[in-house]
Amino acid sequence: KVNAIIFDLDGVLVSTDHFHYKAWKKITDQLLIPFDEEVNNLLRGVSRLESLDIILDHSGLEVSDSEKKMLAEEKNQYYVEFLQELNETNIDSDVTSTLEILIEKNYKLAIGSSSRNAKFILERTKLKQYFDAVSDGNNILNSKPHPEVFLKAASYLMESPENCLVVEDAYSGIEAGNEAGMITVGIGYAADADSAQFSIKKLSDILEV
Ligand code: B16
Ligand code: MG
Repeated sequence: KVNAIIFDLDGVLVSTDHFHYKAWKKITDQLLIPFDEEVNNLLRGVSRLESLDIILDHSGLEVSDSEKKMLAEEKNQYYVEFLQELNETNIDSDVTSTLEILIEKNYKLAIGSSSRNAKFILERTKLKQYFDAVSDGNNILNSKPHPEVFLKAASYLMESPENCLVVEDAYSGIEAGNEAGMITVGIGYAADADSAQFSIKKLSDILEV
């Protein structure tokens, strides 16, 4: 029985995935290395430093650990600059109406995001009010596909994993949800993921799952 729903943030509730792309693109242009939407899709759900590793792996460029830290920090500065444009008008009405219906139906709702900027995004978009708990990149040691972020969300909600449903746009996130023993629903980029138990086109479709 599903008692709780755990939502990924970037790419599920808000389209910040494009801001991540634009911020990484600034870095890769400076480094004169290739980067495109295809590589960007591999970064969904993956932590900042691991994202940089994936980008560098695709380019063959080798960079010291201290330089990596600086590059990741710089990427975040660009990203946070883009986030300043964000407000509640960037949230689809299908998203807010679905959250409202789920609350009315007494589901517990949580965020399970790899991002360290999750709380800032939730505040800027006025989404914070809908959630009973937020599990994000600041409270985990291992990022998706590790299940930690979702297991923490379930424990904040005091629910056992098998009663939780996860909505994700990342393959890494679907894997994390499966690993956590939760029901997994793919949307957006992960709508085609065979590993997801359900696939939806828009958020309100979970009302039928
Ligand atoms: P930050 P999610 C993830 O968020 C993004 O999908 C991923 O592209 C990003 O690298 C990661 O957060 C870390 O974000 O640099 O803001 O800490 O999809 O798990 O909500
Ligand atoms: Mg995502």
